[in-house]
Amino acid sequence: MTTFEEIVPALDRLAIEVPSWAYGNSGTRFKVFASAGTPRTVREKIADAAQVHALTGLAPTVALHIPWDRVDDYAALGAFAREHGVALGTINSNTFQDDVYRLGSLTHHDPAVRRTAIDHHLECLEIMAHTGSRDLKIWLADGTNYPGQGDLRARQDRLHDSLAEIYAHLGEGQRLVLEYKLFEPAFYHTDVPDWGTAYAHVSALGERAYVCLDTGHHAPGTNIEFIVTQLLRLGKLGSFDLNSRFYADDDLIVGAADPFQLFRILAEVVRGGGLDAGSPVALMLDQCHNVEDKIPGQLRSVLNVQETVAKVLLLDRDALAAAQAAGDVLAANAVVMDAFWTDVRPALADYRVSRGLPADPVAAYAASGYQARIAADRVGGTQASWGA
Ligand code: PSV
Ligand code: MN
Repeated sequence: MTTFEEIVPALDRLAIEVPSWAYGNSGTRFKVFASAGTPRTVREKIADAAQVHALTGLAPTVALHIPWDRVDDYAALGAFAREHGVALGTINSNTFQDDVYRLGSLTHHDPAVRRTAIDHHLECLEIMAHTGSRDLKIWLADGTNYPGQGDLRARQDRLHDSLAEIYAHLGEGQRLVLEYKLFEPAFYHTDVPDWGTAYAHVSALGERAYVCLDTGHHAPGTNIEFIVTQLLRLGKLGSFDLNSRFYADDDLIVGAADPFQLFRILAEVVRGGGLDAGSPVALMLDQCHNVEDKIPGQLRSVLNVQETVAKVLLLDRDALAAAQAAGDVLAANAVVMDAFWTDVRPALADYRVSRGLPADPVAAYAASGYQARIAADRVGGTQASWGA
């Protein structure tokens, strides 16, 4: 049996990167709703993200999306983040909103469009040199809607060439992380649809290229924890975009749709050393809050990850191994379920208090008056929205 005391060092190491875009307005293809207090600037997004870290101690870095978070002076932005107790993290490229990318970006048949897309990534690498970011995360909307629209094989070859040029420009300590997604916005084929394709490309690039697994990017019913195991085994799991989903890429609060799936995924992360000190695996959120307040939405997400990690760390691995070795199917399953059903909430509340944090960060946020303050202060200007 593992005690809560024994898992504290691992809990202390837990760090979850939050996305700048979670604090802006977002929506569906039907509507983007505005909400009072939404940031108008990158600095306001960072100030909101800093609240999440201040109340939980779990979210020390903020991911940026370029061009949404483009500023003139990234070193100054980094200093602003530090003053607020956080640091800038992953830089996400964006080749999915300019007209020129209608038929693709890094895979495009026109070399001029590919040049534009590659140059955008080189700009991201330059930004990373100023922000001190380690990871360039690439998700491509590239794909086709109709059979015959594109040459599938040629697009793969062009993708490799484009990625290789970007990879060659990585600076010291920088990594390239390639994110896959089954479908959307393309409906017939997607150029990086699955972990195998992402793995093939990053393997061809070299040891500083990894796969990013977004939990919302698979077909319903996919065994995501198996993919986690396989990528860890291959040494190519670089990061997670965590969110939850009922149907497609819903980007809902982590653990909201299927807490047991989150447990199974994190159990494989821990089993594969993904939370060990020095592990290459970065935990990030990729979420949008359309109908709920954004800061509490992010708080709930990082707390759900912490709660689930605690349950996983309490899993009795010796008992599990013994049951597996004995071929005792039901006993093995019972060990896993015991860990999943363990109520770690009281112990985590005490743990937070021992770290000078509120026992209940969501309640502390509600009592802090921050939401009312930003609603009153942030009047005028243009609210940041997904896509701007
Ligand atoms: C694409 O659906 C994605 O998961 C990528 O990570 C993008 O960068 C992000 O969502 C944009 O919200
Ligand atoms: Mn994502």
